[in-house]
Amino acid sequence: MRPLPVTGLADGGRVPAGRDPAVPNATGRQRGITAPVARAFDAPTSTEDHMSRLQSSRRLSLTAVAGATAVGLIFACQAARPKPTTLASGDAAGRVYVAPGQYDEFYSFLSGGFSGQIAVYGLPSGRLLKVVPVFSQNPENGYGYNDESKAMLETTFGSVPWDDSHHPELSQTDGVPDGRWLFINANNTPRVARIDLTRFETDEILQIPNAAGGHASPFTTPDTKYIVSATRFSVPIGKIKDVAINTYKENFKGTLSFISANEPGKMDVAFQILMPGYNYDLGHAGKGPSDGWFFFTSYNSEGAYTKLEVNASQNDKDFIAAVNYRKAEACVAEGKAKAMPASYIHNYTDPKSRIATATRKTSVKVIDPRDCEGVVYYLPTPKSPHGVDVDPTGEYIVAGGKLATVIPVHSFTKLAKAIADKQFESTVEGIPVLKYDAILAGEVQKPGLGPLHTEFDGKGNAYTSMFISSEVVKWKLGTWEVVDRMPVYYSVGHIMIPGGDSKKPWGKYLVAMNKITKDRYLPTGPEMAQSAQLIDITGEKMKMLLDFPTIGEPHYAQAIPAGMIKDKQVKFHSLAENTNPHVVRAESEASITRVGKTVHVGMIAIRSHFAPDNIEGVQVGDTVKFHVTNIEQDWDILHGFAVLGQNTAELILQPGETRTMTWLPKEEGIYPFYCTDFCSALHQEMSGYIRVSPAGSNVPLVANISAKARAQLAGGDDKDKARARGAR
Ligand code: K7E
Ligand code: CUA
Repeated sequence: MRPLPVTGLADGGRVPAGRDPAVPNATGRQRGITAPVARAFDAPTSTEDHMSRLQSSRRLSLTAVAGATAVGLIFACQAARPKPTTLASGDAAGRVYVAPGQYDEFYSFLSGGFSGQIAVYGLPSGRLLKVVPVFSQNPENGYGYNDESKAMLETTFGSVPWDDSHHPELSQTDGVPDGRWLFINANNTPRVARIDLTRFETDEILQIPNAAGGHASPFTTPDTKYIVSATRFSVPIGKIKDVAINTYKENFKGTLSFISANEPGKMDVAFQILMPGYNYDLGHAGKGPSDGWFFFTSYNSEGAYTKLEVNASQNDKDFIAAVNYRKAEACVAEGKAKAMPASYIHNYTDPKSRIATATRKTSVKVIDPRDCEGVVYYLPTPKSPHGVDVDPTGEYIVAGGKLATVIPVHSFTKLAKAIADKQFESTVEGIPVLKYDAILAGEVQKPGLGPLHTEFDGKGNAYTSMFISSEVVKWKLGTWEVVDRMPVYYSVGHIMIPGGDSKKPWGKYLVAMNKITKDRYLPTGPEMAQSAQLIDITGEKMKMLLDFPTIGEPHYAQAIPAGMIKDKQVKFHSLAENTNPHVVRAESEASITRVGKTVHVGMIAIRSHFAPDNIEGVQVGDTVKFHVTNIEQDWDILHGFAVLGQNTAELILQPGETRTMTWLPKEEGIYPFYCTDFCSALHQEMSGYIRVSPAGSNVPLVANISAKARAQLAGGDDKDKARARGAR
């Protein structure tokens, strides 16, 4: 096999350290190239001419760079290493420039992967707008640390303050993203979350029972009736869990969960479908003609439980599971689902008090396909498929067989006919396997190496990410011909077109999310940020516009025109409607109360002070609860709260919000507290002291409030005075 020149080599550069020219576009840290993969692609067949086509396409791209500015070329000469070509054409800068004070055209939501968060970027600028914590505690704002939000991270395993979140998914109406909510999955401890897009906050998290590796999640049905979660790892399901691992084939099962999602606060597992013990990887709903169906890829039809990289890569074909979820609903209605004891947790944040509560659920409805004929069919699909994507018309189901040499596309029309004609080649645990030739619409030949994920532009084109050959390949639906290639840097996972997995793509940009960043940015030690690349897809040829570094590992992303979200933003929380039991609506309501060994401080924050700001009478061994209300009623006026020795996180208080910090003073002394958010010219003055005395001390419990507040109190009723008991 001829070495594939990494970009930049074609013009005579040397190989940057760590790159192995023997491996296509290798980067030395290439994830996922395994022995069997390498073997699969050692086949001399199409690889060589793919390489040379790739090479010539890169040469072409390099020629295109001839039009780049002289500055760029000088820079390339000055660099001590071959500068990978930017491949950006002359007007790229203008296409992504969003002038100061101007807004971006799209909101994009990139998953944080192992950060457990969501990062919100404006497109086309690539400017980071916000990081939304979901499955991870966030010391930046106290999410998962303060008393109000802690319960969001509760699971049956206890508090799980981290997860691996892969797939953001916008809610849809009639198959089109509607900007109400964003969902995202937790991969490690299977959960799904709802983020409210009027506040960009996580409001709801549901744990998935009978599950491990919630990866094929949380893709939505076109009406957001359900989002799904499927098991990447099969495990024993049911009462007996302590089994020998080598009894995998008898005892390990997968599940496909359908989660009702259309009502905030009411997320629940509507039903699960019990599946053979394969690894369910990704999913997408049908639409249009295939509305009512859901498609999930699976690999490891071998049933391997050790050395999967070899043992789960034996079969030429694995399966896409096609689920008729209306049929499943009917079976549930007919009582064909079994209620299985299960334990899982539902967390929800009340919108008025902004307090999260965790509720345990104890049962789940499970459908065995043997009891519900026609609920699932298997579509043979080469080879260890990863992504499964349904085109905007709903007719084509595209698989990303990561070890496959073609991109297979199934036809929904043919699938329906094959089911009607019972064109089955076998049955697996009650699931009919359809004949490959009976359902195939076509195969994209020689697409590149390592196809993973496909998105659509709504103009009859599909775009597939090629992990191993590090490129985005554009091809035509219906003729299956490859019409363009764009190299990306490096090892691309998902790609995203705004609305590109929906009925109505806004097919203007494509974002490639790349695993390896090596040499693209100023180096930052052994670990580099992962990288997104913005590509213009309005023309026949793709145009590279922009690189931007990302947070964590963005697997998938979603994007939506800014206008569908920006005018619905909540600017502050109404103090009048704040139902937190510890709300303090005015300085005169500030309070300090001892209940046994717990001291409650009811405190306000306003530019530029806390009240009270002097507290005495707390003792070593006490638990102090600072209930702080930001009584500002103005957009974007936040205050922070932190006290010396605080073991958890600061509080960041949105306007009108009450948050509680628990503090355990361990030693006597004077402890300053202060506002951590530079809120006004006198922000540095926004501070106070709390005095901690030895256990059993007779220092009285007192807290001061301002003279003005005291004057108000003097005119107030006895209730006010009682509430401020101890105020000096
Ligand atoms: Cu391909 Cu988790 Cu969707 Cu990563 S997954 S790339
Ligand atoms: Cu409040 Cu700084």
